[in-house]
Amino acid sequence: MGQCVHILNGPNLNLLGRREPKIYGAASLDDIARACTQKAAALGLEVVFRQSNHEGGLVDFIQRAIADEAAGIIINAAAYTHTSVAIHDALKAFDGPVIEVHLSNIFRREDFRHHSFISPVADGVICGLGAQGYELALEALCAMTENS
Ligand code: CA2
Repeated sequence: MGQCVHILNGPNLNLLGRREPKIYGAASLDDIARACTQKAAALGLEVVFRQSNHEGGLVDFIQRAIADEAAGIIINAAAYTHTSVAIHDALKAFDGPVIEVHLSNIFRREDFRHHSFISPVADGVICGLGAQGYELALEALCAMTENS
């Protein structure tokens, strides 16, 4: 089995494509999952793509990535980005590379979105590039894991 990247998504991202297209784009989360699976295959990686509306659900997903010795984690923790010490702590326990992704440019939005509890435990951050950000994160992770 190839190296496996876990792509984790937080609350309300299951609504993508149905509401707020001006902010988050027209792609649904299923569309993004499909694009990621294709991109990963081209890079010789496998992906596990998950979404939870619950903080503890995301912590469980991170712990599963740790237990499965995932090659890396790509995480859009959505609103929990701005609030969750629990997700910060869980990511800190993961030894591999972590990329934080946001569809929107969180720095062009409300002040409360400018702080991230994820960024201090992430190796890289991509925001404002829409669904393409996930594929760019996969490329970056591939380069980071190439010799590991
Ligand atoms: O830009 C991003 O990817 C965010 O992580 C999205 C979160 C937001 O709280 C972050 O500040 C930035 C919100 C995801 C909610 O997605 C929706 C999609 C369609 C309709 C309503 C919400």
